[in-house]
Amino acid sequence: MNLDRRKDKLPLVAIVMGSRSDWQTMKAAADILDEFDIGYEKKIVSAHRTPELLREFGLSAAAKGLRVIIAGAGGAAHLPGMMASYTRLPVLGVPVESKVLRGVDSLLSIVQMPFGIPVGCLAIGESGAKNAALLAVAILALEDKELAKKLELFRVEQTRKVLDETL
Ligand code: RP5
Repeated sequence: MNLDRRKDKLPLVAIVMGSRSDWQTMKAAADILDEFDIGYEKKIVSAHRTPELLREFGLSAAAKGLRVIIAGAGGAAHLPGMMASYTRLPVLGVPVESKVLRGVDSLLSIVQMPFGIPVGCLAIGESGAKNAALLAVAILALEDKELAKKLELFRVEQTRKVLDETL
């Protein structure tokens, strides 16, 4: 099913974020998904400004055919945890770098989920957004040999680039 949806470029991943200001960071996740030719939807969903939308989004996510949700937020970053409370899909949280505490607040808000509702927490900022997308690809690749091959090639290429580096 994932395979058919991927080939039809239907969204398998959702990238949600608390604010338009998060897009600068979260775009890095979208770029990686584009590289792997994976369909995704992107949306601003705020836990505190649009709580009803968050609920609707989480409750309908699995039935819509989504397989992974990447959620980025900054500050008191409750979006990933709240999203996870409304869906059984894996939620990958990206702590967006905040102005005052440089994302440490976002990181601690996302990473400290109490037992029962997990959120996979990535690194602060762009690296976290990129890795969230790579992790989403790895999850989808569990049931998709072609995608698994692409991911392996991506890693081989990455290794080659480092080995070719001269100083
Ligand atoms: C959070 O507050 C968002 O995820 C964003 O990182 C942060 C600041 O939002 P804005 O004030 O830029 O809209 O909800």
